[in-house]
Amino acid sequence: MSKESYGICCCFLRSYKFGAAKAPQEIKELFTLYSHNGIMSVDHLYSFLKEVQGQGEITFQDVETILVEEIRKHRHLHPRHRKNLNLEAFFNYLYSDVNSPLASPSKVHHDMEAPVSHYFIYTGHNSYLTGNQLSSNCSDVPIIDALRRGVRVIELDMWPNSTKDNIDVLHGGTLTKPVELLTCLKAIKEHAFVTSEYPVILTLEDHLSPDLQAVVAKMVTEIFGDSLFTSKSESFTEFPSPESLKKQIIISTKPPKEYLVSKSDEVVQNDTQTGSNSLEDNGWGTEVDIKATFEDLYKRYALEDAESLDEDGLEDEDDNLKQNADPEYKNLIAIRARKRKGGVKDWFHDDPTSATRISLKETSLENAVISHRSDVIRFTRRNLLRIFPKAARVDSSNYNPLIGWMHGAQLVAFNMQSHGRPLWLMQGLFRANGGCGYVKKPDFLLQDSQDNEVFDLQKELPVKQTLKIKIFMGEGWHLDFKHTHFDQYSPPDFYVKVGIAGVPADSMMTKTKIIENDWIPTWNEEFKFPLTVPELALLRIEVHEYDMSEKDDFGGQTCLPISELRTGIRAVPLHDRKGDKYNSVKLLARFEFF
Ligand SMILES: [Ca+2]
Ligand SMILES: [Ca+2]
Ligand SMILES: [Ca+2]
Repeated sequence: MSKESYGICCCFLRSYKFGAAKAPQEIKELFTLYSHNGIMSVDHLYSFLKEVQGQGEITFQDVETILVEEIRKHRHLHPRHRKNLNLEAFFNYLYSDVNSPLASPSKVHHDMEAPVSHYFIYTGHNSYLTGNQLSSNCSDVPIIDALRRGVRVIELDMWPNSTKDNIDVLHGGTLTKPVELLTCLKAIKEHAFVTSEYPVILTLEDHLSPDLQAVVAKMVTEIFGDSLFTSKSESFTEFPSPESLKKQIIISTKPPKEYLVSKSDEVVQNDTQTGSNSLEDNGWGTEVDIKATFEDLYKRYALEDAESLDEDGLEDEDDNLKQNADPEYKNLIAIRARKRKGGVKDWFHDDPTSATRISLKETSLENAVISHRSDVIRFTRRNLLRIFPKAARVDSSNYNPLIGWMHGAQLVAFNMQSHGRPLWLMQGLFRANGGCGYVKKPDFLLQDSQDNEVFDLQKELPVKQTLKIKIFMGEGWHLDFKHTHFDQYSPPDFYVKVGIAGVPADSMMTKTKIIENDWIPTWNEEFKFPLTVPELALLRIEVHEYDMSEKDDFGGQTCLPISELRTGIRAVPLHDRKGDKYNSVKLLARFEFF
C-alpha cells in the first residue's frame, strides 16, 4: 500500500491510502466455489465460464489457452500456481480485455443478405469538417477517422474552387477552409474497407456546373476503379444487399442547400445557444431523455394543426441532375434521392416500382413521426430515410438518434467529429454486429404484426426481459489521469450513472452512491431494468466525479447494445468524450437477464 499526498495551501500535506484493487466479496465467494485449496484448475475455470459466465460454446481447449495466457502474466507465482490460478490471477483475468461485455473478438453475425434498407447504417454528416459547422478546417483526417471507426456513409459537399477549374470540399456559405475533392477521394479509397468490408456510400452534395461534374466523374472512376458500384438499371424495386455489395463504393446524390441560414435567424440564434451550452457542459452533451422529448412533441402537436407541421421538411432536390447534368456523372449515381412534393403523407409514399431515398431534418422527422408514424415505418422497409442535424447545430452537436431508429430510418447522420451523449448512443448501436457499420433492423420494423398493425412504441407492451446489473467497482483512473486531474487536493469522488436508452417505456437512468476520495471505488450496487423492446435498447454507463461547488467532472462512459451483452461478470472498458477507449479505466460489473 502506498500513500498519495495532495498539497493544501502549500503549507501542509494531506495523505490518502492508495492500495491495489482487491476482489469484491462476491468474486471471492465464486473463487472459493470454483477452486480447491486456493487453486483454480483448468476444470474449475471451465465450469465457471460455462455456469457463471454463460459461455456455453467455450471448449476445454479455449480454457487451457486462457489459463496459459493468464499464468504467463503472473510469473512471480508460487510453483504450485504455475498450472492453476490463485485468487489474484483469477481476479486479474476477470478484469482483462478478453473478458469484455461484448464478444471479443467481435464478429459479423447478422444476416447480411437482406436489402440495404433492412439495416441501420453508420452515417456521417459533413464528414470533412474538423470542428464546428461555420469556421473549422475541412480535411481528409475526420473522413479517415470515421471510416476507421466503421462509419459507412460519408458526406462530401462539392463546390468549384476559386479558379473554377477544380473541385473543393467545404461547407457552403461558411468560412470553413476547403480541402480538395481529390484528397478526400484518395483517403476514402485507402481507408474504406480497413475496418469493415461492407459497402461505403458516398452522399455527394453538388454545386457544380456540368463541366465540373464531368471532372468529378473522371476522378471518381479513376480512383475507385472496379470498386465503384454501377447499376445498369435506372432504379431498383429493392436495394441490393450489403453482402452483394462488399468492398463496393456507392454514389448517392444528396440534394443541396441543406444549410439554410436565411431560414429564420432568430431560431438559429436561439438554438445555437442551447447547442453550444450543451457541448460545453463538461463534455457530457445534452441529456437524451426520449420520454421528455415525446411528451414535448405531443404537447406541441396538440397546439398546432397538423398542416403546419408539414412545412419545411425535405430538402429541395437538385434540378441540375435532371436537366444539364453531365451524362457520365449521372451514370455514377446508384442511389438517387427523390424530389420533395406535397405534404408529409406524400413524402412517405411507397412506390412499389422504385426504391428511393429521402432526406429529412431532425425536427421534420419529429413532426412526421407524430402525425404519420405508420407511413414512416412502412416507407423505411424498402426505401432509405436519411435524417440530418438542423442547421442551428453550428457547434456540430447531435440529436437523439433513437427517434429515427425506432421508426426505421437507416441513415441517421451525425457530426462524427463531435462528442456528447447522442454520439455515444450512435457509437453504442454500431458496436453490434462486429462493428461492421450495418446493424439489421428488428423484424417488427420490417413487417406488420400478426393483426396487420405497424409497430407502435406508444402502446403499452409487455416486459420481454429484465436486465439485472451489479456494479462492483472501478479501476484504472490513477493510470490514465494525473493525480490532480479530478480534485486538486484530494482523490476523486466517483459515482456511476447507469440506465437504458430505448423506446420511451424502457428509457431510464439511475445512479450509485458517491464514493468519496478513492481512486479505486467499490460500489457493490444492484439495479434492475425491465425491457419491453430489448432489440432497440442500449445500456448507458457514465462515471461522474462529484464536486460540491462545481459541475461533475467527466470520468468515462460507454454505451452497449443490449442484444449483444454477454452475461456474467465482465470488465467494462470506458471511453472518453469522443468515444476513444481509455487504456486502463474499467468497471467490473455482473449482468444477468431473467
Ligand atoms: Ca473534481
Ligand atoms: Ca475528492
Ligand atoms: Ca470531487
